[in-house]
Amino acid sequence: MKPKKALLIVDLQNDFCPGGALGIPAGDRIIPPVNKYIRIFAKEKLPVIASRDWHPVRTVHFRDFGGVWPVHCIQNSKGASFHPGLKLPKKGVIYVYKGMDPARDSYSVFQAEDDQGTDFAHILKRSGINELYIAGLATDYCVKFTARDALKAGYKVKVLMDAVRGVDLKPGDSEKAIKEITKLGAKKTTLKNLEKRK
Ligand code: VGL
Ligand code: ZN
Repeated sequence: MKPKKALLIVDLQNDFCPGGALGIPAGDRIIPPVNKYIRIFAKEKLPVIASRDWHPVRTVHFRDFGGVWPVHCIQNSKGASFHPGLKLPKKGVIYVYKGMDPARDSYSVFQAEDDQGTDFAHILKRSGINELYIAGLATDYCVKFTARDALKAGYKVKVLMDAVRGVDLKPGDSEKAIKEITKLGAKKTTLKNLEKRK
């Protein structure tokens, strides 16, 4: 199988968008660019992967049980649904879920699995994916930890700068996250860049 790239859309869910339980300021502003990336990848018949933060009611991830976060993205809730503006194609999208373990605080999509229980790394191998184009929320958590794990495992990583946004619990966290992952080998790109290359 010829190695190929995939688009990874991280946690573009209601609870991470304005009005949600953990609303990221202007988190929904990335939706139009994300939809454009989806069209580009779908047109080239390249895989699109969408992750969801998918928590049980009780987990150490939440403030009430020792974590730092307010309750968010409860399995099957409206807050855990994809933002309605996200235009995922009917066919060909790979869906993965993370954050199900009540005893673990995990952020990386490398800790996600599909509804068959197949883990993310295995899905990538099986599909011959060697490069991830990462979009979504949040830059300073899931995007950062996912990019780090991907680079560690030998994948190439592109961060889609016009299609990520951060929580910034501390101001500057997102900027720091981008610096950290680019130092580790991730490259930054934008829609303009991709379109230029055609
Ligand atoms: C995330 C905060 C809490 C993320 C998940 O996926 O980036 N951030 N839970
Ligand atoms: Zn979470």
